[in-house]
Amino acid sequence: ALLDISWFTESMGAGRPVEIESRHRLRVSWAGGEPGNGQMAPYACQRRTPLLHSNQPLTEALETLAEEAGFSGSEGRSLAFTRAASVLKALPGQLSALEELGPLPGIGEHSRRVIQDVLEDGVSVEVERVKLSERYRTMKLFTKIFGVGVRTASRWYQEGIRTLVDLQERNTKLTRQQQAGLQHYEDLNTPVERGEAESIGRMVQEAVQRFLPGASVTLAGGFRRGKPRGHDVDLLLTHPEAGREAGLLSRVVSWLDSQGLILYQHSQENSFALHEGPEPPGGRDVLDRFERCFSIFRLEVQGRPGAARGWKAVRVDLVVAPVGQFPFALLGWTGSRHFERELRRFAGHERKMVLNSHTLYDTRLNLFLPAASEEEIFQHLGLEYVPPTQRNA
Ligand code: DCT
Ligand code: MG
Repeated sequence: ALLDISWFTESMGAGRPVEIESRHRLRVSWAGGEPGNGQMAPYACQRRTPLLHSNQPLTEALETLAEEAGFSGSEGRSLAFTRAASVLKALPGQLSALEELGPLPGIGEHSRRVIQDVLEDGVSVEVERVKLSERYRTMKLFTKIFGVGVRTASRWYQEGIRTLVDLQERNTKLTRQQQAGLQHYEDLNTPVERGEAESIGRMVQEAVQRFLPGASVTLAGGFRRGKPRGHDVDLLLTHPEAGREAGLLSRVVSWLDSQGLILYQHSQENSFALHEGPEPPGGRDVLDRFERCFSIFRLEVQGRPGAARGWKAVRVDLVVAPVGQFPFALLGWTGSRHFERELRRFAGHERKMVLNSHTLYDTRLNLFLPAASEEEIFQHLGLEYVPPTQRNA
């Protein structure tokens, strides 16, 4: 039976993400300025996407293919699978037949085939083959090293390197960052628990207070979206008086280092300048130009089962945002990656605006649109506000 998905557009402020009316009638609330007319809002930033959803096996299959496509350098294909997975995450209930999808946006032929296979057989042969392939497994192993991206992993694979031991034995040239990544490989691939992230947040807050009373430390990234665990800790630093934050990061990091709390760090300076215009920072991998410290913390942990030592290496990103840019930084650093990508796409295509983690620029009016909160940024974009816990696209 074709599913009647009545997307309703009433206020979604009541914390009412979904109502399942009956097995075959799903009502979905979505966040969006424009009515859906029976269609799901096309941009992920117009939808509410909770952390937990009912189509895990399907999204896992699609995301495996997205990852594989990324490993092969097929960004477009990767994005197509990611989009399809993201749509399924926003569905209010479990999909039981492909036909129920109807005309949902962003789910292409290939994705539909995968969905059908998983619905019918429990698995997709294609996905299983990918998961077993030597290339996928090796790429996954290597890209999980801090400081190793797809390009480097791919090169090593071409050179016949297959294991972490190979890497060491062949004396492969490694950056200082990759050396640290390899040295702490196991810890860095053990999920960071929320409690651990919060305790690191407190450590940083304490250090920040020593040098700049009144400055704040905000936990962003997946934890702000409600994830119970993550791969790193993303912390944003700011001060309510513009300019006071200058010089803070290096002092904080030096002090933490002197306390033996830092196993690795490298910092980059703020290179953002408004007068350069609104274009987002250059380079594919450059997310923003804030002063930033990529680090590995040494976190004391008590009673780690089976652990010979009482500490754990944890990846921490410290980012300093001037107060005027803070709402943009917070929005940009809360994620998810796909939600952010969709926000920027929406801004560009639908509003002729340029959004990045520093500013919002209206190219029709030729001006920057300031904002004092995330809510104001959504307002500028003409989007209904999506709270962090619903940005798990
Ligand atoms: N981000 C982004 N685009 C990128 C990388 C990051 O928009 N290419 C944003 C979105 C999330 C935030 O930065 C932090 O990134 P991660 O720590 O990689 O993501 P996360 O959602 O915090 O995931 P995890 O829980 O695994 O840390
Ligand atoms: Mg994170």
